[in-house]
Amino acid sequence: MPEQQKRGAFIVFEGLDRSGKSTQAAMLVDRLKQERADVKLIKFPDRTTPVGKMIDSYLRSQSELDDRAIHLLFSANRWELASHSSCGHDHRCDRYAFSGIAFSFCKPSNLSYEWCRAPDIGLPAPDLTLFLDVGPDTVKSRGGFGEERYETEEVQQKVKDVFERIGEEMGMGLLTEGGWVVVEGDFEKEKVAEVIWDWVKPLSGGVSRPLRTLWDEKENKERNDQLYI
Ligand code: Z5A
Ligand code: MG
Repeated sequence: MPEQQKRGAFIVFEGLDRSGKSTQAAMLVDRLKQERADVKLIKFPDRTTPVGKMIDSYLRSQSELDDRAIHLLFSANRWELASHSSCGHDHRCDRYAFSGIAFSFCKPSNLSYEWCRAPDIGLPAPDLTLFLDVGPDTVKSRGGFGEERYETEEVQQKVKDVFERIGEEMGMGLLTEGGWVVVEGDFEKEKVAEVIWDWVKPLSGGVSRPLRTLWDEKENKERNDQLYI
């Protein structure tokens, strides 16, 4: 792809509750905006849409929903934004499909891993996922923990184990392959931001390769076949 056709990188922040995703995503966007004006920050769940309002009510325990129904709503919340804003371009994203799998897979209703992944197949795939890792004591010491559903130490530990599995599947540490990077989030905000910047900097001038889609093996195979013909 010629230099002028480079697209903005799609970078996702994932991590446990209170690990600093929103803080770091906002700091990164501020830093990038000093260089380019077209950087956008998306957050999932986006609680402002009609679907997002149902999710918000569920997370605050103001309504009950079947585990499958809420899982599909979280995914629908991503699809409604993907189709409006083609979130592969110049976007930084605070939580994404990986949270969808991790939280639903841990529920007692024993949803299968494949079932949890299925509704998000075909969404834009990140060029880089930064997983903020923090210890349980750090989580508890940060404001607001325990106010919503899932905010217990037991759930968070299970979720962390599933995130590890997802990270391995996504290509742990492989920056060039849309990989997954673990960032220690227990340090002060500025120090964490510097580590994140080291990972993001190589992508800050744009990305040449076409945007991929999540877990869409057929599409990825066709693209790879074309590359090697
Ligand atoms: N969920 C799901 O089930 N399925 C899905 O598909 C999706 C989500 C997308 C709500 O998500 C729940 O939805 C979540 C997963 C589930 N449940 N849980 N757990 P959310 O994104 O709306 O909320 P959250 O991520 O759980 O919490 P959070 O408050 O957004 O956490 P955070 O963004 O990682 O942390 P933060 O807001 O940046 O920081 C928290 C506090 O710590 C704040 O006071 C900061 O000032 C402070 N902080 C941040 N960094 C530091 C450092 N380095 N040092 C000291 N203090 C710090
Ligand atoms: Mg947040």
